[in-house]
Order: sequence, then structure tokens, then C-alpha cells
Amino acid sequence: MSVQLSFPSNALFVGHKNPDTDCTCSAIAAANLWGGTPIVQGELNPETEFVLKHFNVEKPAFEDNFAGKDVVIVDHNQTTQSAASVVEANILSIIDHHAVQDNFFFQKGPIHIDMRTVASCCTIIADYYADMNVEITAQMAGVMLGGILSDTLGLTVPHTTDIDREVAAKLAKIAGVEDIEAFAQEMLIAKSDLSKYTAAEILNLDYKDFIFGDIKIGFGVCESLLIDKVIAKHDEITAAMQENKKNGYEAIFFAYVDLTTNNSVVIGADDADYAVLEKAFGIAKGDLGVSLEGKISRKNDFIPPVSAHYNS
Ligand SMILES: [Mn+2]
Repeated sequence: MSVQLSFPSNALFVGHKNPDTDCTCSAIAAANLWGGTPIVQGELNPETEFVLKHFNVEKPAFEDNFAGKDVVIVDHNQTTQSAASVVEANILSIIDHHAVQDNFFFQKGPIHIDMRTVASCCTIIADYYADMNVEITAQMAGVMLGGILSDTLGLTVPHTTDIDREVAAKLAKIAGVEDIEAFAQEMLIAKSDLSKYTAAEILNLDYKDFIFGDIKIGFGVCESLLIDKVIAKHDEITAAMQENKKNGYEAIFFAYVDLTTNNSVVIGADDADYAVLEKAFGIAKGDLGVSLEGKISRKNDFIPPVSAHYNS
């Protein structure tokens, strides 16, 4: 029997910038398990708001100054996904399910790292509850279920594992969610209501920086059941991307993800960006952008070809 993982009570459990449901709920559930404070690095999106409200769980506090603080990183492993001050933090652990690429959180000494090939960071956190024999409350089961359903789009994305499915079923039972599919649909509806956001806000809702060598790119994604309403703002979104590009970016990309068809159209800020997309995906630009059938995941479908392009 190994010694159980523990963290000091002042530890901050930190999800990535432009928080999504998985990172927010991972931070909440992990802080609840180990003791400590869940942190978000930005405004919650409408889906996360819906999940927290549904299970009557408090929003995490906002923080982006991590200098000198004890930090447990959840749902990311690259400095580009966190505030700049994170490099001055005392990182205790990284618990994540993303590829290890450039800009990893390198540390001076050995730390605890747990990276698994599951589709949601909440799946990993739920496993720690089981491992440590800690009873999961209905509230914590609800938020972790929310994280899993969010990252897997209701357990439908191809990289969903049997472990994610198993854990989701167990959590749903504890949380009192009888119909997982119906609940996932409610989450998607909440996520798709982007009426209160400007084009620039939509661009930044689910937006990540990636650095390949000395090249920085931005990649935003919008997954929606009502993607036509977002595409109606195409000119404004393109203008916002061009504005963003001035901040030291080689390229800015954005994916319109249609959750009714599971097809995506990836757009660029300008002709140079479209040339990159055409090369990376081997597909000519159409009226709107580069159309990708059956591809919806930034982590699995969009970033690998773009990364291969810049690293070649
Ligand atoms: Mn995640």
C-alpha cells in the first residue's frame, strides 16, 4: 500500500485560463478531496454556470497571481495555458489529460505528476476519491459528472474511454442524474446560448495559446447547437482575430463546431493563416474556411496537424 497523496491546506487547485467546465469542476472536486482552495483564471462560461447552479455548488474564486504560492495544476500542463506568474509558483502536482508538448511546467525538483489518457480530468479526480476511499457527495458527483460530460460532449466524442463511461455512470447515480443523455443535452443547450457575448468574447470563451519553437499561435473553439448564430458574426469574429494577432501571434485560428452534425469549419485571421490551414489539413478553403467532417476536438483533431505543420 503506497502512501496517499496529500497537499498542504493552503494549496490552490488551479485550472487553465479561459476556464471550461472540466477544469473548473476538477479544481472544485480536487480542493474538496484534498483540502485547499479551487481557483479559476477567468469568467465561467454559461455551461459551467449551469452545472454549478444545477448542483448548488459555489463558484471558485478568481486568482491569477501565483507567485510564491503552493499550486496544484489541473487540466493543463503548459505554461501558455496559465497566467505568467505561474512560473513563480511552487507547483506541487500536475493532474491532467492533455499531450505533453512545448512549454511544460518544468520544475527545479521532482513533483507529483499524474497524466492519464482519459477524456476528462474529472475522471482522474473521481478515481482519487475511490482510491482514497473518500465518499463522494451528490454535489461533488454532480460537478465531476459535468466535467466529464462537457469534455466528452455527453460521452460521444471518439476519444471517450470506457473508464470515462464507467466513472460517469457511477457519478450520475450518486448525483441523482437519472438520464445522462438528457442532462448532457441540457448542458449543451446552456453552452449554446451565446446571445449575451460580443464576437471578441466568443473568440476568447474557449481560447488557448500554443507555442511551437518561437512561434505563438492562438486557437479558439466554439461548440454550439446553434452554430449558425455564431457564424452570422463571422466578419466581427475575423476582425477580433485580426486585432488579437497584433499581440505577437504568428496566426490565430478559430473553429466553428456544429454539435448537431459533429462537423467543424476552421477559420483564420487572414490569408496567411488560411494558407497554413490548407497545408496543415490538406484541404482547400471553402466559402467560410477549411471544412473538417466528423472532426470536433481541438486536442485530438485540430492541434496535431497544426503542430506538425509548424514543427516540420
Ligand atoms: Mn479537460
